[in-house]
Parts: sequence; C-alpha cells; structure tokens
Amino acid sequence: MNKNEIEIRKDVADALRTGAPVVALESTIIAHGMPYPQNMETALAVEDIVRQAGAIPATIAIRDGKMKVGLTRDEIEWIAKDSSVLKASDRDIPFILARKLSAATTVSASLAIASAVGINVFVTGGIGGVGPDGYQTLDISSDLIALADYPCITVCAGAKAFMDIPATLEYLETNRVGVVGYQTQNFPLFYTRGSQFKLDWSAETPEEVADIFKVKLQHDHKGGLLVGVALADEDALSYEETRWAIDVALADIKAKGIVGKEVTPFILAAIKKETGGKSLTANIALIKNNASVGGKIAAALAQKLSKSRSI
Ligand code: PSU
Ligand code: MN
Repeated sequence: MNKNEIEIRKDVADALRTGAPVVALESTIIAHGMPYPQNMETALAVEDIVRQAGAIPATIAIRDGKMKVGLTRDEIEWIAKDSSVLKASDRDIPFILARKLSAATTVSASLAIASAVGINVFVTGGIGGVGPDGYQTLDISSDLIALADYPCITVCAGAKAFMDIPATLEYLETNRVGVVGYQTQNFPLFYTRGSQFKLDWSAETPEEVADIFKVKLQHDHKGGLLVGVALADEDALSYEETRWAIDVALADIKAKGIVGKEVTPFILAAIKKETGGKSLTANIALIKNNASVGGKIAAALAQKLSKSRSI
C-alpha cells in the first residue's frame, strides 16, 4: 500500500509525525453493523472516548476512490447515512479505488490502511472469524489473515457471536497471531457473557500490553497482536438468549441463500430483531469499552516507544 495515496486528517498526521498516540477505527460497523442513527451516535461517542483516553481517533474509509485516515464529523455522518456505501475487505481495495467508489472498511481493510500510515493500535467491536460450518463452507473471515499480516494491536471483544469460536482460535494459532485476554483468562464472547475458551496469555494493564508489543517491534517479530476485552456482565446477554437468536438468524440465511459479505450484516440485524434490540445495546457498550482500553494502550505504547527512542 502506497502511503502517499492515503489522505490523512491533519491532527492524525501531526500525531504520527511526533509519535503521539493514534487509534485507528473501522467503518463497516458504522455503515453495515448498526442502524442509523445509533451508528452515527456510537461512532462519534467512540471517537470521544479515544480522545479522553489520551489518543487521537482515526476512523478509516474510502470515499470516491480516495483512502481516508481520520474522517471528519461530516464524513462520519455521511457514512452512517449513505446506504450505497460498499463493504470493503482488504482484497476489495484496488477495485474500489480503480472505480472511484465509496466503501466502509472491515477489520482487514482497516488494518491494511492503518499500518501503511504507521498506526499501531486499532479498535473494532468483534473480529470476523471461522463461520459456523467453516470446515465445510470455508467461510473464514479475511480478518484472521490480516491480523497475521499487519504489525498492529487489534482491540476487540472477541469474534462476532455467531462464529465458531474454538475453530477461530485454532485458526489464529495456525496463523501465529498472538492473542491476549485483557483482564481475563478467557477469549471474550462478543455480547455474550461467560466464556469458557481459555487463552494462553492475559494482561492486567494497558502498560503490559504495550510492553509485549514493544518487544515484538524491537525483535522485528512479524504480524499483529489481538487483545480480547470482555464486556461487563451487566451489559452482556446470556448464552441462551444469544444462542436462540443466532440459530433463528442462521436458519434464515440458509433459507434465503445469503452468502459471502452479506452474511455478517444480515445476521447482526436478525439477532437485533430476535433479542428485541438488546444485542444492539450490548454491541454499542462493547465497542465503547474497547475504545477506552485501546486508547489507553495507544497512550502507554507511545510513551514506551518515545522513551526507547530518546535513550
Ligand atoms: N464488529 C461489529 N460489527 C461489524 C463488524 C465487526 O460489532 O459490523 C464488521 C467488521 O468490519 C469485520 C466485518 O471486519 O464485520 C467482518 O465481516 P466478514 O464476517 O464478512 O468477514
Ligand atoms: Mn465471511
């Protein structure tokens, strides 16, 4: 990816030049993951939370064939409202640019663009994963490959609820993506409470996460680091509630023959309907929570990297 082809908002560019903390944010969750106006309110609130944590937020998208790092308030409103905005994963970027189209970026596309400009912390809601029948359909999100490819910390609440979590964790291991639980020993279950999926590593503070990533950079150790943050129990849904909603949604996509990139937005909307809106409330709470942790990690990392530069 050519850095010169990317338009960077001025405060973000200044921060990157001086080594001040920046947090990249994706835009698919805005355009295709939540309805209007909650999507816009959430995107703006998430940016504020990142700022309060001491970092500069940079929401990423492609507008009229131009890659942008750091949307303005008006652009966030545009991407939240315009239903013609496409969904771009990493492989779609050349098509969108060549045809001068507009797209929201998924985790994989956002990581590609963020790391091209030197951002090393990225926040999302839940990453894509290995789909429910992934061993048969090969529906494995390119997010998992991007996590292995790009040198960035990704803060998430686990993979989206309807994924095959054990298979997703195996796939991350195969692709040698380091996974660390933030104040938890288990891989978080997006908006469901009570994960039983044990992780090898956990960290208690933003500084600990920053230390691990700093060592990764110093040793030129390839790829990213995935940080799983659990949603507080009171905001999370029970396993039974989400399982029921997911099963209804999965039966529905099978009946309607929905495949590929349409699957995730359709299922998120179906789960929202089945849970009477509770999944959307939980989705909003978890992305805000992730933004707070991501902002603090970015601040801690910037401090550690500037110290090592001045020695
Ligand atoms: N997390 C959410 N809502 C979303 C997504 C993540 O809370 O809409 C988006 C992310 O952009 C992620 C994408 O990269 O869904 C994955 O899509 P797929 O499963 O088609 O790879
Ligand atoms: Mn998929």
